[in-house]
Amino acid sequence: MKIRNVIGLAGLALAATANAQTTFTNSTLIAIPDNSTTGVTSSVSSNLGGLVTQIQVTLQFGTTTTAGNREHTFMGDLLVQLRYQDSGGGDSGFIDIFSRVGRNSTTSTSLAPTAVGSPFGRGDDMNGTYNFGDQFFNTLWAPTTVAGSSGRGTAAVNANMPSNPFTANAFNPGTSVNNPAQGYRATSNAAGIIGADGTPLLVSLNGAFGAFSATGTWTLFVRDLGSGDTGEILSWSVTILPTPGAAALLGIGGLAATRRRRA
Ligand SMILES: [Ca+2]
Ligand SMILES: [Ca+2]
Ligand SMILES: [Ca+2]
Repeated sequence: MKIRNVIGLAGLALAATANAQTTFTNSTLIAIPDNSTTGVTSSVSSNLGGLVTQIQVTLQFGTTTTAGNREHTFMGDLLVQLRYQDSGGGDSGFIDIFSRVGRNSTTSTSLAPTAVGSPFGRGDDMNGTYNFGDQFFNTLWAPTTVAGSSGRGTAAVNANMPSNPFTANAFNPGTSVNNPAQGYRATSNAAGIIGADGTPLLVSLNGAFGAFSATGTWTLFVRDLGSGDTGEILSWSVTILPTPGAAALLGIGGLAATRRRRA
């Protein structure tokens, strides 16, 4: 009877902490300077026990219905990166979330309109909320459906890149995929040049940020590197699934202490 009670308590402690994801948000408007290598940064702090195992990044761009029409009207201008510095001195460095999408050349302006990519990048608009994480299938380079868009890098296109309805349950712990249509894989195009087939480099956010302490500071670095089109980010967040933290360890400790009392 007593043994059953002890095991039950320990089980409760573990169930209450395992797979508990938390979202950390910065809702200060980010005005992205046009055609600036300096860019702009914004930070949020996380304070969870344990280590990061899964992460989702959510960017809420303005929309055509936001006061001031704050959508970004040319996604190929944008380079968005995230850095994490944890409480133990760990530093991920800057990791690409997306980078000059659709841009396949740093100099050429002579590509045919039907080519994959362009020197300017993709002209579609960032309008609404976009989730990024390893659990998703699509990339901004080739979403499955973009009404009115004819290709990865066609600068003349002016469709809205499909945005993602935010869900509180971003992850489905224990599985690799949850709501795959509600987000995008992070991608890199650091060299400004992609392969002839237009395949972007996938970035694993869980790989980049996993195993760091879940307490630390996240810094978003946004640069708009093409002149003319502009836009703003209304808020952004990181959603973290940590390993079971201090509370779970307390449950195990409680079991050991009870055993000692029984002995
Ligand atoms: Ca546009
Ligand atoms: Ca638009
Ligand atoms: Ca611009």
